[in-house]
Amino acid sequence: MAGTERQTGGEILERTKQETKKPELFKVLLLNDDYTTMDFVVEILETVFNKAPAEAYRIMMAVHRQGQGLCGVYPFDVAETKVATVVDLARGNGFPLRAAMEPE
Ligand code: TYC
Repeated sequence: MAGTERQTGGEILERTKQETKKPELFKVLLLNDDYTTMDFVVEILETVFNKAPAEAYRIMMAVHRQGQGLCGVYPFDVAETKVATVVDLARGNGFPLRAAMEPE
């Protein structure tokens, strides 16, 4: 427990305090739709999520067939930025592509 002191006979043996917190991680998911082109989704996976072409194609097909798919796991701020970037790029290209994040 943070800040806990253990004592025997009034003498402090140990005092511990956790100074750093592990960042909470969030999954970023791509969601399927009927209008965004497969090529555009592959491009998003390569440019926003740094996937190699074959992996980007695999993830795109998984989303297409199963409705959603995992693109990566990131700290909250990074995940939020990835989702916003996907939506901005999609809207800028006239596609309704959506992305979501959820706690890991
Ligand atoms: N279902 C789309 C199509 O047939 C392709 C697609 C795949 C769209 C993945 C979104 O996240 C997505 N053109």
